[in-house]
Amino acid sequence: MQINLASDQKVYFASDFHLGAPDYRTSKEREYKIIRWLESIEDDAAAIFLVGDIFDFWFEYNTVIPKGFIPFISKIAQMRQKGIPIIFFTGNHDLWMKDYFTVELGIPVHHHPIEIHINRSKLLVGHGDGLGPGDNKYKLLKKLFTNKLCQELFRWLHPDIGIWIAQKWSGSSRISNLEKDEGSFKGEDEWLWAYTKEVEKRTHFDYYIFGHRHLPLELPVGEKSSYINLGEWVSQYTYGVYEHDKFMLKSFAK
Ligand SMILES: [Mn+2]
Repeated sequence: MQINLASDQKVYFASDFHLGAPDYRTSKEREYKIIRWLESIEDDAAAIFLVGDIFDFWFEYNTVIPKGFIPFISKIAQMRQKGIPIIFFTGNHDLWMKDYFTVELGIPVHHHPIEIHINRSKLLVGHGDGLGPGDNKYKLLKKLFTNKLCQELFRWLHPDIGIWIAQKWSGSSRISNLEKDEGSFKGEDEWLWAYTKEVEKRTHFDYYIFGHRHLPLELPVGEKSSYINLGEWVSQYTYGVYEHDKFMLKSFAK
């Protein structure tokens, strides 16, 4: 994917909105904050990358999608009508996205990191779950969650039951993720940072952009690259901007 930016244009990145969590009211407040952010960037956005865990839970049945999120979905529909490219990635919470957003709104949905070129910079962009050393418990779970037979069996549960189970599960995993030491910066043991250093030995990227860690990070990868973590929108409201051949992390205050 190649994006050629005019001097007054920018590319935006955000991840981990976790829409739907932890409860309806808190999520709605966050949803309208996200909409205010989208409104603030729509005039100069050449593209917007939403890098996974957009929804705290998402599942596409053949004829049904989860209720809610209409204000957010309407906003991105309106931006698509204006011709702004929007690119989705799945995260570990919404990995069951299929082609609903692609068919309805022309939003591609990526399940793995992709290489993008903005002007002369080369970026690797993805959610980041299951990459790098460690995280073995999750890697095993991901095998189960991405298993076709398991997905088919889940699809045959009534959505009221399936989504209830999923919300219980997502709630427990979220709390454990935040309370365990996974939440704090692990220095040299940051597994996504380790992953970027491994990739950089084989292929050069100017920027590695991931979500998943819920920690806004800008770390060097060798002499010429940076690993960026986009943070999250539950309490920090951080996002990435690429402009004038530089990448910056910012925080949305309004
Ligand atoms: Mn997340």
